[in-house]
Amino acid sequence: MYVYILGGFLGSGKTSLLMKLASMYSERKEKVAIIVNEAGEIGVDGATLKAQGYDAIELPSGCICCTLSGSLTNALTNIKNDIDPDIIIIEPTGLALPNKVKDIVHKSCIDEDADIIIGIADIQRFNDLIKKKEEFFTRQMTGSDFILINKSDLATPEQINDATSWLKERFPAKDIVPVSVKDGTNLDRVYEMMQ
Ligand SMILES: Nc1nc2c(ncn2[C@@H]2O[C@H](COP(=O)(O)OP(=O)(O)OP(=O)(O)O)[C@@H](O)[C@H]2O)c(=O)[nH]1
Ligand SMILES: [Mg+2]
Repeated sequence: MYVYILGGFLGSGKTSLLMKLASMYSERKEKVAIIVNEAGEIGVDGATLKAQGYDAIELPSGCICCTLSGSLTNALTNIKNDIDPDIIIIEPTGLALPNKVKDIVHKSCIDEDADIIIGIADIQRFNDLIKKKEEFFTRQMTGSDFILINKSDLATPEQINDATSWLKERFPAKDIVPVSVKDGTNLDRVYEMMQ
């Protein structure tokens, strides 16, 4: 069982990516379970996901990396026992630290084969975010296995280069990939990195 954790600030594209990943894995006949923390900008909640045929659990509002860690542990244990999926995708809120979510996954003893944190940065709000919340953003990206610069369809090549350089300087060991979850640019690379 693989666990994917989507880390990224509010509105960066976590739910959009989650939907793409879930449908990609379902097409490959993998059993996918989804944990969402709360309905965000795109109002995808547990009920919507279930209506689309996914096994989904929506945790009550609050942050799964702090006050709701117990309910995340319970959700993981129940998913393991009741569904036993090939893949669990977790979307915490945009204010969560994915590292902490990963720690909770480990402590839940669900015997995962691997867990991968996907960091997502929104190119449209990149400069604003690093200006106002550099420390938080850096902490959020620190635990990620690779970083996607999302919404490349809205950016100039120069903006993407600048953001890539900024991230490369701080995270030299990580792959940094510009993507557009919306139009599908580079998502095949993301799928490759996830296997
Ligand atoms: N142009 C463009 N818009 C995108 C892209 N990815 C996501 N969006 C839009 O960005 C907005 C936020 O996307 P979400 O997927 O809801 O982001 P999120 O990280 O789940 O947001 P929260 O759960 O509210 O933190 C939505 O209006 C999406 O349609 C992209 O690649 N390009
Ligand atoms: Mg969301």
